[in-house]
Amino acid sequence: MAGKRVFSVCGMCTVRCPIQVEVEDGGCVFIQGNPHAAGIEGAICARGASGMALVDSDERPRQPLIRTGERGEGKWRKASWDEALDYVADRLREVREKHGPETVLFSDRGGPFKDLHEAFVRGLGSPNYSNHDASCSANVNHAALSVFGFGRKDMVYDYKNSRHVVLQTRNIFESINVKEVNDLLEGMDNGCKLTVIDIRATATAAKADDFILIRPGTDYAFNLAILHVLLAERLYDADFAAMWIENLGDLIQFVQPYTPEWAEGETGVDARRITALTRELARSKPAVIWHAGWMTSRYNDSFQVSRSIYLINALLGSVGARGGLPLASKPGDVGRKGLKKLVDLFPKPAVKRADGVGWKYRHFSSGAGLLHLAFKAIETGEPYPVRAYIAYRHDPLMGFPDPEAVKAVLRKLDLLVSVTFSWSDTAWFSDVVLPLSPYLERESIIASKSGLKPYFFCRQRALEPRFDTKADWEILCGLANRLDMTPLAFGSIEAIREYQLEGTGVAMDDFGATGMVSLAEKPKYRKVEELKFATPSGRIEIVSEKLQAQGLHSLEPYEHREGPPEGKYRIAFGRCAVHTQGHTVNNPVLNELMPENVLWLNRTEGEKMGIRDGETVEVTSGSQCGRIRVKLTEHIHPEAVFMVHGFGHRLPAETLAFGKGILDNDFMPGGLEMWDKAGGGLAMQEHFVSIRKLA
Ligand SMILES: Nc1nc2c(c(=O)[nH]1)N[C@H]1C(S)=C(S)[C@@H](COP(=O)(O)OP(=O)(O)OC[C@H]3O[C@@H](n4cnc5c(=O)[nH]c(N)nc54)[C@H](O)[C@@H]3O)O[C@H]1N2
Ligand SMILES: Nc1nc2c(c(=O)[nH]1)N[C@H]1C(S)=C(S)[C@@H](COP(=O)(O)OP(=O)(O)OC[C@H]3O[C@@H](n4cnc5c(=O)[nH]c(N)nc54)[C@H](O)[C@@H]3O)O[C@H]1N2
Ligand code: SF4
Ligand SMILES: [Mo]
Repeated sequence: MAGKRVFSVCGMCTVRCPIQVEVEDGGCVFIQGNPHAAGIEGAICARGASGMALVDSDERPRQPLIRTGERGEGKWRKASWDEALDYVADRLREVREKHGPETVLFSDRGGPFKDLHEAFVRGLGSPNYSNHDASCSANVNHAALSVFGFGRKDMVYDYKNSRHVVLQTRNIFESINVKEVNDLLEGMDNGCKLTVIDIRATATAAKADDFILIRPGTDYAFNLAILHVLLAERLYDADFAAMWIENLGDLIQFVQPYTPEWAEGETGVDARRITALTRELARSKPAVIWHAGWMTSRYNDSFQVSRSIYLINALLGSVGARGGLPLASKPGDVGRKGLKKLVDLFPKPAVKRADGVGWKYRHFSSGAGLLHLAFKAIETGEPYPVRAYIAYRHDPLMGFPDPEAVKAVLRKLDLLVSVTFSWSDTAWFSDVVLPLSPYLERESIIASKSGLKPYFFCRQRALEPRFDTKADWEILCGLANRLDMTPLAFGSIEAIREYQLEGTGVAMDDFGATGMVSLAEKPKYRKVEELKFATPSGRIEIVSEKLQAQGLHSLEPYEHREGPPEGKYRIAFGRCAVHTQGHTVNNPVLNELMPENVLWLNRTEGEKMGIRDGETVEVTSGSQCGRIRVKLTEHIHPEAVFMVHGFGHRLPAETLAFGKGILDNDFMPGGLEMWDKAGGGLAMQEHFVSIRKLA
C-alpha cells in the first residue's frame, strides 16, 4: 500500500511543535518536524521522535475504566465508552443539581487547544476552569501583566536577531522548545552572545560565552544590582524610558542601595562581573533578550525576579525591538480575523471563582485562575464546596508539591475523573479514567498561534487508534450531548472546524499543502510608536496599582536569604532533554535513554560525608524518605542538591518506570501552602532535605 504523509502536531510535551508523519500500511514509519514551519524545518527533539513508542506501548489506559476498589487501590472494571460517559454525565448532573454547577472544577495543561475545554466548563455553568500554571509559569505571566498589562506570551523572544541573550533559571538546550533552540543557535552563529545564570552547569551553560554560578534563590538580588548599575551609570535607553516608562524616579530611588558590592555578598557573584554584564548589555541594546523565565514556581520572590527582568528589558529598550522582545501579533493585528471561539457558545457564568481569583485576588489573571487555591476550596468548602474535578491531560499528584496533601484534598471529592493518554498518579487515584488517544491517533480542533507571523495549524489523525481510546472532541462533545449542552454537542470534527473557521476566509483545504495557514506574508515588527501597553497609564508601569491595592509592593525590598539549616540542602529541580515532566519515564525508548534520575551533590559537600560518586544515599524531609544514586560534581552550588523532576513512579501498571529514582515533590511537606503571594506560583524550592550516607 502506498504511504501517506500527514501534517500534525506533536503531543509529547506542552510545546506542541508542528510535525510531519509518514504512514505506511496503517503504521507510522517516520516522524519529523514540519519542514514548512519556520524555525522547525524538519527538526524534532528526542521525545518527539519517540511518539511511536507511546502508541506501541500496552502500558497505558486502553479502555474506559471505572473504579471498584478504594481510591488509588488500582481496582477497576472495564467499561464501554457509552457506559463510562453515561456514568460521568450522571455523576456530574447529580453534583450540579444538588450543589450547583459551580462546584465542578476542571483543569488542563493550557495551550492552543484549550478553547474546547473552556467551552465545556462554561457549558456546564461553572466558572472553575483552571490549568497547571500555578506549578509552572504563573509568576512570570503575572509579572508581565503587572509591568506591561499583557501576558508573557504577548511578546516574542527574537533570538535570531539578538546580539546578547541572558538566560537566568532557563535551561534552553535541555528544557526544550524546538523553535527556540533553533532560533538561538542561529542567532549564536550570527554572533549573538549567550550568558547563563544558573545554580549548576547545564548543557546550556556549557554552550554559553559566560556562565555565572549563582547562590540558589538570590537572583532578585543579582537583578537589583543590574538595575542599579543601569540607572546609576545612565546606561539605559533614555529616549525609550522617557517615552514609555512610568514612575522611573521611584525605581532609581529604590535600587540605589542595591550595589554590585552588596549583591556580591548575597549571590556569591563577583561585583565586577555584575557591572561588566550590565555594561555589555548596554552596548548591545536594544537587540538584547533577558529571558524572563518559564518554570518559575520556585521561590517566594520568583515573581519579583521576573518583574525585575522585565524592567531590565524595558530599560534596555528591548521591548518591542527587533532582536529583543517584539510584540506578538494576533490575527487582528495583521488584518485577519481570528478563529471563532467555542467558549462563546455559552454565556459567562455570573458566579465567582472558587479559587478567589478576580474577586479576592484581583491582581491575578482570571482566565485560568490558580489551581492550588481551587484545591483550598475543596479542602475548606470556602467560598463554596467543590465536589467534582476533571483532571484533563493533567497530573497534579505528580506536578504539585506534597502529593500526600493533594491526595487528602482529592479524597474530599464526590467525583474525580482523569482524561489521559498514559497512566499517571492522578489517573490511578481517579474514579473514572477516560483514555485519550495518543496524539498520533487523534485529531484536534484548529489552533491559532500568535507571533511575528501568526498562523493557524491543525492536528490531523495519522493513525487509527490501536485501543478503545478517543479524541478530545469525541469525549467532551459526547459528555456535552449527554448533559444537554446542545451547542457543544458536535457530531464530527469537521463540524467543529467549520464553526471555528467561519468568517476567517480560511478553508480546511488551505491546510492541505503544509498543515498550517500563515496569516501574514512576512514577520511583522510593530513600531515602538504603535506599541500599546494595556496598563492603566498605557505605559510600562514600575508601580502597579493592582499590586498596591492588594497590599503588595510593586518594588519589593530584597529580603536576605539565609543559607540552608545546618546539614541540609535546598532542593532544586528541572528537566532533562529526553523526558517530559512525569509522563515519559515509562516510554520504552526514552526509558532506555534515561531510566532513573540521580542527585547532583557538590563534590566537596559529598566528600565531607564520605559519599562517593555513584553510590546510593538516603534523602529525607519530614517523614519522607527515599533512596537515589548520587552524582558528585563541582558544577553545582554547595547549598543545593538537584534532581530531574518526574521520577519515582510507584504504579504497578508502569513496569519500566516502577521504583526508579525519586520524586522531588515528595520532599516538599506543606508545599501547597507555600506560594508567592504577588505572582501566585507555588514556591517549590523553599524546601530543604538531609542527605545520609548508607552504612
Ligand atoms: N517538584 C516539581 N514539580 C513540578 C515541576 C518540577 O520541575 N518539579 N514541573 C512543573 C511544570 S513546569 C509543569 S508544566 C507541571 C506539569 O504537570 P502536568 O501537566 O501534570 O504534567 P504532565 O506529565 O505533562 O501531565 C500531563 C498528563 O497528561 C497526559 N496527556 C494526555 N494527553 C496528552 C498529550 O497529548 N500530551 C501530553 N504531553 N500529555 C498528555 C499525560 O499522560 C500526563 O499524565 O509540573 C510542575 N510541577
Ligand atoms: N525536555 C523537556 N523539555 C521541556 C519540558 C520537559 O518536561 N522536558 N517541559 C516544558 C515545560 S512545561 C517547561 S515549564 C519548560 C521549563 O523550562 P526551564 O524553566 O528552562 O526548565 P527547568 O529545567 O525547570 O529549569 C531551568 C534551570 O533553572 C535552574 N535553577 C534552579 N534554581 C535556580 C536558582 O535559584 N537560580 C537560577 N539562576 N537558576 C536556578 C536549574 O538548575 C535549571 O537548569 O520546559 C519545557 N520543555
Ligand atoms: S519540544 Fe519535542 S516533545 Fe515538545 S512538542 Fe516539540 S518535538 Fe514534541
Ligand atoms: Mo511547565
